[in-house]
Amino acid sequence: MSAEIYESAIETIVHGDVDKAIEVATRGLGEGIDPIDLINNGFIPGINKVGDLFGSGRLFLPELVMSANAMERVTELINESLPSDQEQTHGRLVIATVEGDVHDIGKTIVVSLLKANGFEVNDLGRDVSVERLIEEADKFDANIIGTSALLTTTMGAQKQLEEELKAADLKDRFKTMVGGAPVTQRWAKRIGADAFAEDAIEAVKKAKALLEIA
Ligand code: B12
Repeated sequence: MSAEIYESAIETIVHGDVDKAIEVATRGLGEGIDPIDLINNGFIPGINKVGDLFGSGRLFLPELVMSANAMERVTELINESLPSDQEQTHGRLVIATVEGDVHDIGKTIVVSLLKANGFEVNDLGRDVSVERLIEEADKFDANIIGTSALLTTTMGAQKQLEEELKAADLKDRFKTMVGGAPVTQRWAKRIGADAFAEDAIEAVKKAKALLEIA
């Protein structure tokens, strides 16, 4: 049953069909599929397929934009259905997509799951400078600064953040967490970030581990 929903989800995103994507998401949730399973097994493979088709020149920018629109709407809908943890005791994060980068679908999923697990999150959005991230982390008294980068050309901002935190003697005050499709554990280690997460579920686990929350 759920396999059929996942297949339809992939198809609606590949076709950039907003209405059908919402219909499938609503049906999946109505049938009791876990919201995270629905996004991880259906819609994310769909947008990844779009990325592959775009990367290999079999799909063009206007189609990519339509698929992204469908993905954004579905993510919003699914995020709203996440059950929330009422205890706000798991620490505070400032998070953003780095400067020059407008990809925010994955970051928004991470934010929703963190909130659902009791974290207080200040989401600064996308295309955010390192200076602003540090400024807002200070104002928000964050424990963790999280950054998302989807372009190989914007990943450098995550390194810049580490360098600026070190230069300002703030590495002890803020932990850092990095993510985004081209980002790896190896990259995190290389630049000196405190944690890397492959997806939103792992992001919650890593954030808890950083703050030593069981
Ligand atoms: C959707 C999309 C877009 C949409 C974005 C809409 C939006 N609101 O986000 C639009 C159409 C705007 C877009 C534009 C562009 N895109 Co684009 N896009 C994609 C696509 C297909 C999917 C990205 C996505 O949403 N994935 C789904 C989410 C759920 O996955 P995710 O982002 O990886 O997030 C997960 C994890 O990484 C992790 N995570 C994410 N963030 C964080 C943060 C933290 C702190 C942690 C711990 C974890 C974490 O958890 C998330 C949930 O599981 C990718 C292909 C791909 N496979 O990545 C290309 C892709 C990233 N885009 C690409 C390109 C080239 C572009 C453009 C330059 C195209 C152009 N010619 O204009 C522009 C760039 C604009 C800019 N300056 O940023 C290339 C990048 C190539 C490269 N080497 O850098 C890709 C790889 C496509 C390709 N194969 O060529 N794009």
